[in-house]
Amino acid sequence: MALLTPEDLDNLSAQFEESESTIERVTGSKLTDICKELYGKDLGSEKVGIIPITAGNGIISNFTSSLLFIAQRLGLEGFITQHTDVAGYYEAIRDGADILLMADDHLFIAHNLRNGKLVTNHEATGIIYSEIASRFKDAASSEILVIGLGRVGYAGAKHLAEKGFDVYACDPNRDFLDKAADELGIKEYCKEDRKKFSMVFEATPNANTITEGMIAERCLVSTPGIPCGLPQEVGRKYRVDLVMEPLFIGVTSMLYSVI
Ligand code: 2YC
Ligand code: MG
Repeated sequence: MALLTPEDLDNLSAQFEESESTIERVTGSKLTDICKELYGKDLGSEKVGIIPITAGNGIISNFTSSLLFIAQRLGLEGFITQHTDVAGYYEAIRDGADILLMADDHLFIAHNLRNGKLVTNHEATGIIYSEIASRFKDAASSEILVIGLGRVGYAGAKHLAEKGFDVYACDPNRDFLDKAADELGIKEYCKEDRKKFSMVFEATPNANTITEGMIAERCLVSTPGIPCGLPQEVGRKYRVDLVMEPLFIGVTSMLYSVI
């Protein structure tokens, strides 16, 4: 799985503000309002304990400070533990954290100690980015294209199928496509059909996954993917709105998901 780099998180605040204003413009709703509707609750005064984890590739220099910034920007009290790993876990609980945030190279989780709720970043990210794509005000139809059926893409495709959208998907892995067709009733996107979409949810760790033939004249691309799947020239040639941000949107969804 692709790991964040410190550069990805540079000027997180500016990246977030830009994507938040795009979300409001293209969906008519604020990100926090979308999360409130999705998960049915508003954030309260939960205290967030953030634990640096040294496993695998180890600490990403500005990862936990970015999580603290996000929690505080959402109006929550947060703290980063002095210790890492198990000692940090112990410290967070001892110091009254209601929600724990921690990530190794395979899973990034939020765990609410008060109600037991648990969510992964890839589930919460898939759900919120696919939800944003599905709320495109200028959408020409209810058909939506999901590019990538990995852990994030599948979670988003599942969410859209459950909401009754007409979901088409593409992924180089035939097994992923078969699983999505069998379990979610999703249709395979075939280039030959020349179907054009005005709502695209892209969840791959590759560039240039979105081609001209896929998108309608007016289109919203919603993606947590790094690098961006939308080629510059395609974004310029068509009137494409892009919601793309490395961490804030996904973490906001995680926190609303566990309250
Ligand atoms: O600083 C730390 O505590 C590190 N152990 C954090 C490692 C995060 C690795 N995961 C990722 O970079 C991506 C993120 C987009 C969230 C999920 N995977
Ligand atoms: Mg994100």
